[in-house]
Amino acid sequence: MSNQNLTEYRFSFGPWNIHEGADPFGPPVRDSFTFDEKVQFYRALGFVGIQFHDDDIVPDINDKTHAQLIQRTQTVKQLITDHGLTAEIVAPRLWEDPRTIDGAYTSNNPSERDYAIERSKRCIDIANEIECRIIVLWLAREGTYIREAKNSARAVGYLLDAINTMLDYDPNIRILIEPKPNEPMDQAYIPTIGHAIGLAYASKAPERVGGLIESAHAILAGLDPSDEMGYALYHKKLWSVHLNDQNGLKFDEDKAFGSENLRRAFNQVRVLEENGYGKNGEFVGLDVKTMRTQPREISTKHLVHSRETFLHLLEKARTLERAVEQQFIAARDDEGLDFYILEHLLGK
Ligand code: 3MF
Ligand code: MG
Repeated sequence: MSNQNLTEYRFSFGPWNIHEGADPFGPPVRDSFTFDEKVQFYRALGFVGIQFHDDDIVPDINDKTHAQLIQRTQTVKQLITDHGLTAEIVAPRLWEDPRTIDGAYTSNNPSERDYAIERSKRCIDIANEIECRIIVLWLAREGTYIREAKNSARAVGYLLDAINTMLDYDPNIRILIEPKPNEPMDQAYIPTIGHAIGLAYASKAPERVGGLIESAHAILAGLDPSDEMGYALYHKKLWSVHLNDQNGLKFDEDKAFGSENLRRAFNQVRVLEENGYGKNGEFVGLDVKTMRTQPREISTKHLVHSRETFLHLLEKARTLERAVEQQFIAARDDEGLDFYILEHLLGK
């Protein structure tokens, strides 16, 4: 079946998605792959985009001079180009430094807020050097453990100040906010895509601020990821996704896409496909972790499987009989439509 209008989806993941299996209760269970080894996996696994944190590109970034930072970025740029890969995003890792314990942009301490901004500017320098225009902000510690520790209204102002400063620093970048309702914090200030888009419109360049939706983060907020995506798509602000899955309200599991709830995954693929996601070059990003039990030699299967599941569900979205669907909708026969979808997914 060849049709000019069909989107050719391009897939990405981050180097942290191949990992050693450590969790808060136990140490690593697999030896690491080096960054150079990971880069070699991408194409073979079916991926053309790499998602980066600033220090995935420049390790020990805080100890590096500007010249060293640029030099290291050029080395990585050459490496990924040699492997036919593109940098999709670069994200400042603002949650590991001692200066971000109380939050980065929203810390109560002005010098710690300054550190967060300076670090973000360095992240933008790296992004430029690796020819990527997309900065992702996962606002990990922008929130609280207890309500009284911070001023929630002022925190929104701090976030906007940081975003505006970045927009001024580089007129070519776009900022994608990746909302998450909790973890590591008890409560995050930007828990949903609606919050993120509110910040976008309040910024000085709304056309350059949008969102990245992670399935598990939406589920943790008690929301349906496909509806979150639909909301952002309407606003033309869905510029990346982190597809994965999540079994209910617990720690962020980052399970393989579709592994927990196939129908919920189907609806994410459907809403992306129906709204032209990917036609302007957006990647289908994954943010998935393999299980701790997985032996090292086969610790990349979750990536392959998530991509395959996406493609199977894409086929399901494309072969749904629209006339049948419309008949059920016109008759207000939700029971009939429900069963039609189930049978379609079951291949009946
Ligand atoms: C945490 C996340 C993050 C972000 C990443 C890129 C470490 O739940 O999803 O992964 O995706 O920082 O923005
Ligand atoms: Mg993510």
